[in-house]
Amino acid sequence: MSLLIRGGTVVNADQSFRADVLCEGDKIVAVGPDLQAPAGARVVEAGGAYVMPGGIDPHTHMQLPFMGTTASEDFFTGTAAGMAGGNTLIIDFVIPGPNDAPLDAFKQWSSWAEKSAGDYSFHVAVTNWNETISEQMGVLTREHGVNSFKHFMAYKGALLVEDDVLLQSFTRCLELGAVPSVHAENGEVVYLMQKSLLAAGITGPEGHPLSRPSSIEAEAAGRAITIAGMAGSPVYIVHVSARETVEAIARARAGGQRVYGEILAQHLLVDESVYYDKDWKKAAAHVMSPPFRSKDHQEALWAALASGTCQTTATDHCCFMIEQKLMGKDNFTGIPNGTAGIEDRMAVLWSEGVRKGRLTPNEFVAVTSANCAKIFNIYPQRGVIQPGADAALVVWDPEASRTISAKTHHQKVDYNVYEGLTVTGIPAVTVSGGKVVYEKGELKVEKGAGKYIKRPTFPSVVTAQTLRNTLTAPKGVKREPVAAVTP
Ligand code: URQ
Ligand code: ZN
Ligand code: ZN
Repeated sequence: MSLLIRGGTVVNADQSFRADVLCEGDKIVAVGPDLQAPAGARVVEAGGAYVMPGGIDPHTHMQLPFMGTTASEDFFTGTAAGMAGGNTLIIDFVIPGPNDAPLDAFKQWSSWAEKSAGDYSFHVAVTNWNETISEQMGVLTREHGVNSFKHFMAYKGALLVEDDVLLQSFTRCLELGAVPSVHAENGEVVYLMQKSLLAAGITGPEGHPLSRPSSIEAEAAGRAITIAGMAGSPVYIVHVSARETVEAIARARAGGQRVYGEILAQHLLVDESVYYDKDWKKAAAHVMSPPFRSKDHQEALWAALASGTCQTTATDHCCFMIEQKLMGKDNFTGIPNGTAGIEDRMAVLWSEGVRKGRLTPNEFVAVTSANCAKIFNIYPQRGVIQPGADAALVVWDPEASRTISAKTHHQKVDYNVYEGLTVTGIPAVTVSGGKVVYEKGELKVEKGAGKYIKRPTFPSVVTAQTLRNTLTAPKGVKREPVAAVTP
C-alpha cells in the first residue's frame, strides 16, 4: 500500500523544508520535491501544512492497577486517543509488585497491550532488588527490546525503593547499556507529611500538594543524580515539575553528567489553585504526583525545554474516573493519583509553546519526538521524517483550532485538566504503520494494529563511562603487610 503526502513542509528537529513524503508499507521510502504517486497510491494533499514525525509519549500508564483500583484508559482506547492528538508511539511502564518476577510482569503487560491501536514500547520498573531481578533485567534487554528501567522514590509501602536499590540497579543498568529513570519524590517525607496533615484535620485534596512540596522533589532528584554519578550511569528524571529540580539537572549536566529531564504538558499549564476548588470532585480530579505547582514554576519548565536542560515532554497519562477518585473522599491519601493528557499534549505544546514564541517548530519536534527517540535509542527509526524511518507521522495544521473538553475528547476519562482551553495548531492527519488512522476529526483505528517497538541497549554509553571510570580511578598504594598487634 503506497501513501503519498503531497505539498507539505517537512519539519524535523534539525531543519524544515518543502517536500513530499512517500510511504510504502510501514516505511518512509522517499522525501523530496514533486514525487510521483505510484499507481493505486492514496494521496493526502498537505496543502502547505507541516509534516512532522509522530509524537512519542515516553510516559503512560494504560490500565495500570494502582492504589486499589485500575486506570480507566486501556491500551486500545489510550493509543487511539493519542493518535487523535498526533502521537504515534507510547512508552508505557511494566510495574512488577515487589515480590513479582519482572519477566512475569512483562508478559502480563504485553498481553494487555495486544489490543493497542497504536505502537507501544515498555520501560520496566525495578520495585525490589535480588539476584533474580538483576538477572531478568539482562533477559529483558537481550531478548525483549527493553533498554530502560524505572525506579519509584515515592509511594512508600507500594512502589518505593531505597537508595541501596538505586545504586545496585543503576550499576546494573550501566553494565547492560540501559537507561535508569526515576520518579523523584522523597517518599518517606511524603508519608510523614500525609500523617501529620491528616492528624491536623486536613483530609481534602488540598492536603495532596501540601504533603509533597517542590523541595522534596528536588531533594530526591539530587539524590538520584548523585547515586547515578557513583554508579557512572545516565539517569532520566521523569515528570520534572519544579524550578529547583530543573536547577539540579542543569548543575549535573554542566558537570558532564548524562542527566535527562522530562516535563509533562500538564505541569506547563495547570497550577496548584485547582486543589482549592470548592467542588471536591474538580479538586480531586487533579490529584497526581508530583502535584501541580504554583505558577512561577511554569516559566522555569518552559525555559528548561527551550534551553535543552530538559529534553522530552510526556503526559504520565494515568486515568481515573471521578467515581474512582471518590475512593479518597474522606482522606486525600486514598485518591488514586493520575491525570490524562495523551490526546492534548502536542496541541497544547504547539498552541502555548510555538505560537507564544517559547519553542520553534523544530524545537517542538525535538521535545515531542526526536529527543525521546534518541534518548531511548530508536532514532532514526522514529523521531525524524527521512527515507527508512517508520511511516509514523502527523500532518499538522498550524492554523486550525479546537476547544478541549471531556465532552468531545477520545480519552476514557470523565474530566480533562485543559477543559475549555482553545488550542490553535492541531493534527489534520495522523499516519501509523503507513496507514491513515486519523483524518477530518475521525479516528480510523483497528484494535490490535499497534506494534511492539523494541529498543536496543547502548553499548556506547557503557564503553565511554567505563573508560572514564578507569581513567579516574585512584591508583592503589603498595604497602607492606601490617604485623598483627601482639596482645
Ligand atoms: O507516579 C506515577 O507516575 C504513576 C503512578 C501515575 N500517577 C501519578 O500521579 N503520576
Ligand atoms: Zn511518577
Ligand atoms: Zn507515571
